[in-house]
Amino acid sequence: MRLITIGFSHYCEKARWALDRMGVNYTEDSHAPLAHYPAALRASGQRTVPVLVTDDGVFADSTDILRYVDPFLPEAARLFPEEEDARRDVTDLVETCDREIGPRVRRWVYAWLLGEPEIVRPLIERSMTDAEKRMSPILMPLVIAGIKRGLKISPELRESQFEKIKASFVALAPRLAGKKYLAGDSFSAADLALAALSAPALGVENHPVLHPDPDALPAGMRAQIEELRETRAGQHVLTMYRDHRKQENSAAK
Ligand SMILES: N[C@@H](CCC(=O)N[C@@H](CS)C(=O)NCC(=O)O)C(=O)O
Repeated sequence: MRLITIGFSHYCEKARWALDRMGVNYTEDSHAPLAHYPAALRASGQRTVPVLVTDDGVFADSTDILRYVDPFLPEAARLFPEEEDARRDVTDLVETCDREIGPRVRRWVYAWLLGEPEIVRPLIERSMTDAEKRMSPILMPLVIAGIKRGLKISPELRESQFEKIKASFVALAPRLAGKKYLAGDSFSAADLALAALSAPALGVENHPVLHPDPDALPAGMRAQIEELRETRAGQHVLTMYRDHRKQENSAAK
């Protein structure tokens, strides 16, 4: 199997986590943003990653990849419950994370880091193929400008997206009151999606790609991360990474 990614992308981490849980060997074909288009388009006809290429077909959405992986997991490790209402609940939670938390975290991270070349350049460079690395002096400024324009990144987003991430976390908190998992009594796709998509805003341990040096981050960003880590949902994400992010087979660099 081949997982086409932007290595540091949090939607790609969502798919990678599921594959690692499956314990299967796969290769990761990681690219810089924008430079991922040819591989993604060729495999799926779409511009977004992750894309999973398998003998059974091509899956071009992170949740579709989770659904594909699920039947291969031992029953006790399945990500989606069998029972219809429980399954719908998990699916709704995953969709909420995809729709709200994913885009908010992405714009928040870029708002803080696009102006920090000594942090953002190595992050992007580690996701590049060797050929892309050789073209980095030309590619890097295009990638950074492309992200900034494409996602309309501005400094105001540091605060506004932070407030929105917090609002998403507050909305999830009641589900976690006195509970170990977001839905039901075991780890599900909802916990995985929340954790993978929030990870860049929490400085999680045990992430296969993101290992930021907290001291190198802008002080304001660090303060916001600290605040998010204190929330119930933030605590949950840290716990899910600590207890459930096995990565023996991780193809991540
Ligand atoms: N619904 C998709 C969203 C994935 C997504 O937003 N991927 C981003 C990287 S984080 C991407 O490929 N963006 C490139 C583009 O939109 O052109 C999924 O869950 O797989």
